[in-house]
Amino acid sequence: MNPSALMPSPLKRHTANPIITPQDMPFPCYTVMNAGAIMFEGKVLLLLRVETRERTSYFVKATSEDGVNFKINPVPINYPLNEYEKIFGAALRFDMRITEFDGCYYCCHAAWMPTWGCTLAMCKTTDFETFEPLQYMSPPANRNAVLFPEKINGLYCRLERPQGGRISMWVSYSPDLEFWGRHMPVHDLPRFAWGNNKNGAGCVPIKSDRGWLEIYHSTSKTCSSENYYLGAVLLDLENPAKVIAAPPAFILAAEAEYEVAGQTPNVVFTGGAVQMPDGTLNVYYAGADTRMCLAQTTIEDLVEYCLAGA
Ligand code: M1P
Repeated sequence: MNPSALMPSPLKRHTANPIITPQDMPFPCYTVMNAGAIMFEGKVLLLLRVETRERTSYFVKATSEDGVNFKINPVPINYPLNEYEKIFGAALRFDMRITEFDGCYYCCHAAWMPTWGCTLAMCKTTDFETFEPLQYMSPPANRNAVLFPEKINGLYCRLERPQGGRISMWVSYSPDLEFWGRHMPVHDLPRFAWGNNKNGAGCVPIKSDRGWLEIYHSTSKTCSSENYYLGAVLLDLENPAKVIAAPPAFILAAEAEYEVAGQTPNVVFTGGAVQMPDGTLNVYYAGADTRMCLAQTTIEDLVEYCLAGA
């Protein structure tokens, strides 16, 4: 048995969970989930995915000084159409991940088009008030784009999840955030029993001296549902397609009532983690595709957990 399987998970649920529910929203909505998260002007900022009862998704900004209690904007962000959408109509946009480069915040998300399916989209902002849409980053079918917070060997780098074959994370590079290449699967990430169906990037990778720490989701199918889990993996700093350590035990499963019951039962899904001033790593995740939750750890504990069985 791998030693990490005998260790308690370093990721602990916050007692205030769920921290944002549909009832907390300033307008009627059906779900609030899968937020991107970042520290901005000394506050935790979330871009929430909010579904109205017409089942359309919007992004809504929420900010917090303590990372637990959030002030939620009364209206969705103003995110203009990109070049594709001006011609073919608005896509369903969801699941933001936010990465900063030199004071500019790049927000990657999925864009689902009725004709083509899902692809990778991005916008940028400096103030989270005005958002500039950029071109799609990929043809379909692709999702779960997460931009690394530093260039790697002089190139921008992202994790993504193309839908062909084994559904798993890939790495791509770009000189300018527009043209992408050098595609490579994260090929030696094992398929664990809890993740034998698909996996995808979750949080923006966190740089540690032992590798890029990535919190990702993996799924396995039961006869009645597809269960989502969170796992942790360390990726090589110079070549993130290479796995340094991948503990075979998940760090979070849908077990609490707010994770088990809701729009999509048995789902825990993250799009953002924020390091707080006291060193705590706040991992924001959604329970059952319905409400926002918080789990906490530290980067050191998570890295140690990853390396325990390596
Ligand atoms: O219902 C769970 C999740 O299903 C999809 O996840 P993935 O990106 O792994 O395919 C997405 O629709 C996600 O939004 C949702 O939370």
